[in-house]
Amino acid sequence: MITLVPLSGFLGSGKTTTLISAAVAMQRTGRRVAVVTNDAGPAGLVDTDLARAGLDHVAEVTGGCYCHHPDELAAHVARLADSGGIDTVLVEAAGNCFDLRPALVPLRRRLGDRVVIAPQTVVVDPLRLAAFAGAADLSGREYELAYVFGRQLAAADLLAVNKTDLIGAEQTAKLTARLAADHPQATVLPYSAVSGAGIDELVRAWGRDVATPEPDYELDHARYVDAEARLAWANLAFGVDAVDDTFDASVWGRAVLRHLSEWSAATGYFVGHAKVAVRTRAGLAKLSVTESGAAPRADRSAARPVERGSATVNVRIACPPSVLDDAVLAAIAAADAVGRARSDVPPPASFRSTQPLPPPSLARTAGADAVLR
Ligand SMILES: Nc1nc2c(ncn2[C@@H]2O[C@H](COP(=O)(O)OP(=O)(O)OP(=O)(O)O)[C@@H](O)[C@H]2O)c(=O)[nH]1
Ligand SMILES: [Mg+2]
Repeated sequence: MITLVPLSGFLGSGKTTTLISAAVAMQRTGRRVAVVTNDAGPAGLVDTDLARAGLDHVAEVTGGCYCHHPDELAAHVARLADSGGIDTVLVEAAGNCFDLRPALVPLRRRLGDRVVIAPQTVVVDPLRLAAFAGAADLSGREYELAYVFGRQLAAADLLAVNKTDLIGAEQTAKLTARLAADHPQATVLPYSAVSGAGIDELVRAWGRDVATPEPDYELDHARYVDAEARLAWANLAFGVDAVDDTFDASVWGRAVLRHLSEWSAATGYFVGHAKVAVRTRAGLAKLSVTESGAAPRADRSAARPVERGSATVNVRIACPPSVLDDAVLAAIAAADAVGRARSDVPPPASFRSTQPLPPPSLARTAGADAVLR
């Protein structure tokens, strides 16, 4: 028997942080946990680097969302189930995925009642929710992406309200009540993946089997595809060497993200998530930015400066792909200058990512009215 936890939610909401924090909590109680990360782009994911720094069993499905590779996901989970060494798989969807359940149908068919499918958990960043709620009255880029965000909420069995450490108890209570009223199909659960508050409750909520019910929401598929196609995705992996004896991977990564954050604030481009990981002999440095103009947040630091490292840069910003290519190259050049480093960057090949057509049972078309509900 193996339990699969489908974890989705908008870019930067905290899915990977949640998955690591929950896996560590589960392992403490004797559970044997594996995680799977996913991306539309080629291999080389910051999330995989981060998860591998804290967990033993980490796999990635790349080159398209799970809906493109449902058999690959099913085969992977079946292998884990057959191995007998793993009892729980936490599956992270890409931040533009709106419903993971159709991709789980082959798995259910293959494993039958040997798999327990936990409630589809949609991780919500309260600050993003507030930004989109404001943007829904406008007609800018955020308005389009608010539709993606809103449909993700509508597809949730469990709305996991993360980052409550940033908003305090009173705001958390208000937000939880509002989401529960707006989304009666979902259980709403506040927590913080960083502080660990509420993680045990989240893990307990995953103990329920959801028999892939007929989803009860409407989707304007053309509008959804149009919205998510506004984002450009850049995935780069390359070596970084010190110009002098050593360089500080965190200083270098912070400089990459500061450049992108300031550039997006100046140009008005919406930031979904920009993240950098540098694997070094002294450990992993990892930083993120989830809002234009915001200061980068360091999630992990290497213990000391090093001679060289392997960098992974994943950026999702709403701009043309060629514009993102130039911005990412400029950010890396700026970081090399600040950090006294030399990056061996391959030519970037930013791309747009869209979901495939949903299966017929999900393809009910809605009017383009609801944004956040
Ligand atoms: N303050 C605070 N920050 C958090 C929390 N959870 C995640 N973050 C931060 O939010 C940023 C994004 O977190 P991720 O876990 O990478 O988000 P994600 O949803 O996996 O992002 P994508 O996979 O790119 O869509 C990181 O800098 C995290 O440290 C939280 O509970 N509190
Ligand atoms: Mg992630």
